Amino acid sequence: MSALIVTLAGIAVIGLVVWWFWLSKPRATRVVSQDAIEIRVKDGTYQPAAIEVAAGQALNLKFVREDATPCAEKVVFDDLGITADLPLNQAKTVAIPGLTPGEHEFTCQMGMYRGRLIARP
Ligand SMILES: [Cu+2]
Repeated sequence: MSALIVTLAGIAVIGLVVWWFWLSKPRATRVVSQDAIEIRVKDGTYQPAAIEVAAGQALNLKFVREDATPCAEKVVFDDLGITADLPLNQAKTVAIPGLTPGEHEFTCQMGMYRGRLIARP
């Protein structure tokens, strides 16, 4: 009987780990205006990393890079053809044109930093 309980507890822990690492997604931040939304670049993540925006509406993203490593010095919006250099500890505004509905990923040039714009129709 106790072996069964241990097995069930083990399965529950595995399930929790799977959910935490693969299934949970960071909550998106909704942009309600075209004012610049600030994105911090530090500790290997864009904060926030998921940004919900209205499709078709141009917006400004204000990147503040706090990571001195060269890894973080560029931000690339691959499918939009936009690349920007991010100076250290200074705000850099990146103008984003109106987006087609769907997800648009942005990364550092090596793809270690990852974020996405989620354009809602
Ligand atoms: Cu990188």
